[in-house]
Amino acid sequence: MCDFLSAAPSNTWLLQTTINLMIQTLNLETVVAEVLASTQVIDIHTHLFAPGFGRLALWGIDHLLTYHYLEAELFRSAPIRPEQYWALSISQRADLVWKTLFVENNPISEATRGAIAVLNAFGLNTSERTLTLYRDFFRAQNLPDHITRVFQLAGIESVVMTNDPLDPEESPLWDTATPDPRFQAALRLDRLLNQKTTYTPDDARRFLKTWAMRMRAVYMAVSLPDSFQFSTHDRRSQLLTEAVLPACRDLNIPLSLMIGVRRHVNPAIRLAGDASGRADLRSIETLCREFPDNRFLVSVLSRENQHELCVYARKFANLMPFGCWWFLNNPSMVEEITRERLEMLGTSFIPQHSDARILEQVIYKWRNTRRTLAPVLTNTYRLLAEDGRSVTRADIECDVQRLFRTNFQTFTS
Ligand code: RAT
Ligand code: ZN
Repeated sequence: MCDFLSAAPSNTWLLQTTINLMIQTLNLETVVAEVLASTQVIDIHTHLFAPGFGRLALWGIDHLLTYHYLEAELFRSAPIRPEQYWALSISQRADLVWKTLFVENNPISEATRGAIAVLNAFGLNTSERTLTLYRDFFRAQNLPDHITRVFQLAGIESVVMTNDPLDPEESPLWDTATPDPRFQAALRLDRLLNQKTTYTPDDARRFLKTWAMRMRAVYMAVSLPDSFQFSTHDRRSQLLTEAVLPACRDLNIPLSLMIGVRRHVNPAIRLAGDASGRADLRSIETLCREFPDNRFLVSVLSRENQHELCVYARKFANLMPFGCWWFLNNPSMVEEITRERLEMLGTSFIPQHSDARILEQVIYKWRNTRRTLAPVLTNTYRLLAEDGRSVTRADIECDVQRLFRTNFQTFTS
């Protein structure tokens, strides 16, 4: 008998209550896991593209293995210099990543385990020494059917892409790409707001409205450095005030701010070379207060900013915290951040997005999210039961619907 029961007082009422609670908790765990598994997610931020975008729509083993999260780990374990690595073909790079991180080392990091989980989901042997069988498998897939299967395995209904109209590779493809309702658009503003362009605020506003309507964008988005300050003096803030925020208001869509990225701290390793930093979130306070007719989806990259983001969300209903972004998308961080958000905001937040760049990554990223959320939610309901209110399956379904779907749908409509 466990210590808990042997220590229980002889009082039979208390013992019975304790046993009931234990039974409820066991049952609760199963119900929470079932509800999480069966609720179809809307994945609100990815870098995936609909198949109509041709070579931008990445999938398959070579892309999975050359994901920049894995490349960052490769340079720690293989004696190769970045310039030598970039001189290789994509399949040579994938071979090297596999050999280094999956054959010579055990794949225990989040990103390496993720690749294993993807192979496993397709019923492949995860311990091959070379990529031949994996390449054969992916080559044999027909993309439309493969996408359907991947979405089913991931338990997702649709994803939101990242679409920058100033990206010279992407923008011409909008002339020909067939719309696919499973891939919604988000108008990304990074080039407009973070690089030098000649747009006046008036031009920028017209440009954004035209493109947002053309893409049927569900929101506009920008990633911002840890040093981001919203003031009336710099060009970015002027464009935000006079172009982006009015365009969002006119179109009735939110603006997503992803704050805390320090780009190119090690440019030699390209996409893997960005880092994170703690931001001053008083700019969020100013934006939410000064622009009450705008809605802001906000994700912050630094662990240290998470709590104050929750505090601001309690002050401003036009602020929707979302996701555990990038370096935070690890079970330990997701658990901590989600617990904090549930405690401070109930279900009025969006717990996660995948940030997937390669199609099949949604399988492992959403599997991991569900696995981490299950005990966090179970514990929340257990505490509620101890405090005097037990929940039903319908209550749990209602909460998970909000977290996985309706908070986003309501905020973007
Ligand atoms: O998570 C990532 O893949 C990063 O490289 C970034 O793309 C980040 O998510 C972003 O949207 O800027
Ligand atoms: Zn991203």
